[in-house]
Amino acid sequence: MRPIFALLPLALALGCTASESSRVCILVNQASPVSQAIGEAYAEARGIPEEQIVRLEIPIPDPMLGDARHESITRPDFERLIRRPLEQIFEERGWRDSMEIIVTTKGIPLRVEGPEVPVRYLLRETTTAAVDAELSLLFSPLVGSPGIASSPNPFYGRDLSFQEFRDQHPQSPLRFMVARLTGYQTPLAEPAPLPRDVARLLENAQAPSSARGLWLIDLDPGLPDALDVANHLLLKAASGTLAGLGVRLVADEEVAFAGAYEGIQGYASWGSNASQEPLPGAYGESEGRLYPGEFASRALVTDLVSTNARTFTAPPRYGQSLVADLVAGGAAGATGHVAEPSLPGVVRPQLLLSRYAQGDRAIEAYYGALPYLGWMNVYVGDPLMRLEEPATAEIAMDIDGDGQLDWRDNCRRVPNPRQRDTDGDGYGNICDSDIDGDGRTTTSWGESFPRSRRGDVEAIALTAKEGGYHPDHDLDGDNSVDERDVSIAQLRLFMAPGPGASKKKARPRP
Ligand SMILES: [Ca+2]
Ligand SMILES: [Ca+2]
Ligand SMILES: [Ca+2]
Ligand SMILES: [Ca+2]
Repeated sequence: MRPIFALLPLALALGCTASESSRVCILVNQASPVSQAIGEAYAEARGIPEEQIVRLEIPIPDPMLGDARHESITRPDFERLIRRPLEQIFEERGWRDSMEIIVTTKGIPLRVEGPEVPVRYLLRETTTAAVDAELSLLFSPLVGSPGIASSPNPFYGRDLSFQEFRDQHPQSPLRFMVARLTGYQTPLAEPAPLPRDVARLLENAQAPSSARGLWLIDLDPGLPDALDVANHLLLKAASGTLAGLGVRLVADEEVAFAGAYEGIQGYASWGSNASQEPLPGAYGESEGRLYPGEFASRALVTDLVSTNARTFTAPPRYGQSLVADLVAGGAAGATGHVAEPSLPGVVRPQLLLSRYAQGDRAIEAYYGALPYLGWMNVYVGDPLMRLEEPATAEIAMDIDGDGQLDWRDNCRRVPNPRQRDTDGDGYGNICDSDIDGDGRTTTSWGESFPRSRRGDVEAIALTAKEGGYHPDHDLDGDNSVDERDVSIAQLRLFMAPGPGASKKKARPRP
C-alpha cells in the first residue's frame, strides 16, 4: 500500500499551515507605528496569532523612521533592550524549542555596532553584527563573539530541513531562522502606516508564481583576480547548479551590467561592484532601461556587495548599491550585509538559489547558504515564501551541472569536470583547501611562521610568494600556485573539505 505521508508535501505546498504559523513569532518596536503596522500586516497575511507578536520598547529618534540612526544599536543596549527581554519571553512562553522562525520588522535596529577594527583583523576581531544574525543564536554564548572563527554555520550546505537539523542537533548554537520585513519607510500605504514597499513585498511572497520564471546570473569577466575567483566559485557555480536543475536560465557573461530582463525569478550579480565603466546607477531605471529588469512574483535575489543592507532609510546616501532598491523594484526576498562581511562571509548564491528553485522555503534556502553565524548577514522578505512549481529533483542528480553525477562527484557543489584530487583523499582540489589534513581550512591570520602553527591559507600563500609549486596547493589546477589559489582557500575558511563523494576520514599529514 502507498504510504499516506506521500500526500503530505502537496498539502504543505498550499500556503501556510496551522503548524507552520505556530512556529513563527514577530518582533515589533512599540516606539514605531510603522514597525507595528508591518508586524500586524504580516500576522494577518500568514494567520499568525496575536500572542505571537512580541512588542519590545526600543527608543528611537524619529518614530516614523526617517532618521537612519535608529538602524544601529550599541552592544549594551542590544543586550538590555532586545536580547535579554527576548530570552526571558521565550523561556516564559516555552518557545525555546517550539519556535523556529523569528521575523523582525523595520524599526527593530538593523546592526549591533561594535568598535572599529582594522580591515585585516575584521574576520578575527570585529563584534559588529546584524541584529538578526545575533537573534538566530539566542541562548548561545556565541552571541557577541568576535569574528567568524568560532561560528561556521553547521546547517550550511546540509541536505536537511531545518527542523530535521534541529532535532538531530539539539545543542547547536543555531536555534532560530530570522527574517526581516523592511524596505524604504516612504511612501506609506493608507490607511495603516505601512510602507508601500513592505506591503508589496508581503503581497509578492504569496502571489501566484509560474514555473517559467527566469533565473538570471549576471557574471562579470572583467574583475581582478581575487574577485574573479568568486565569479567562478560563486556565480559560475550558481549557473552550473541551476542549469543542472533544468530551469530557464540566463548566465550573462558580458562585462555590461545586465538590464531589461523580464519575469526574473532568481537573480545573482556583483551589483555596484560590477566592472562596467561607467556603471548605470545600479538598480532601478537608468537612461530608460530597468536594472536588472522586472521581477516575477516570489523572486529571490542576492548580490556580492559588502554594505548592500547598511540602510533602508529613504532617501539613502549612495556609495554601494542597496538591497532596498531591489525590494523597491519588486524583489520579494533578498540577502544582504549590514556592514563589511568580507568575501568569505557572503551567502553562497549556488546554494541559496538551488534550494529555493527546488521548493524550499526562502528562509531555509538562506540559512543553508549562509557560511557563518552571528555575522553581517540579513535576509529580507517573508521567510515562508516558496515556489509553487519547483524544479523537479530527478534532474538534480548532477547538482553542480559539471557532468559528474552527484554520487561520484568529488566536489558536489562546485563545477569541477576534471575531478582533480592530487592528495587522493577523495575530495577534489577545488573544494579541498585543507592542506594539513586536520579536517578544515585554517588560517594563522597572515603569520607564516612558525611552520607548526601555519594555517592552510598561509601554507598556500607562502608557496605562491616563493614562486614554488605544490600540486595540493594548486586548487584550481592551472599549474600555478598564486593569488587565485589563496582566494579559493579564503572562501572556505574554517570549513571542512567537500561536500564530495568521499566519506574518508581526514588524515593528518606532516
Ligand atoms: Ca563537481
Ligand atoms: Ca583532495
Ligand atoms: Ca587544515
Ligand atoms: Ca592555481
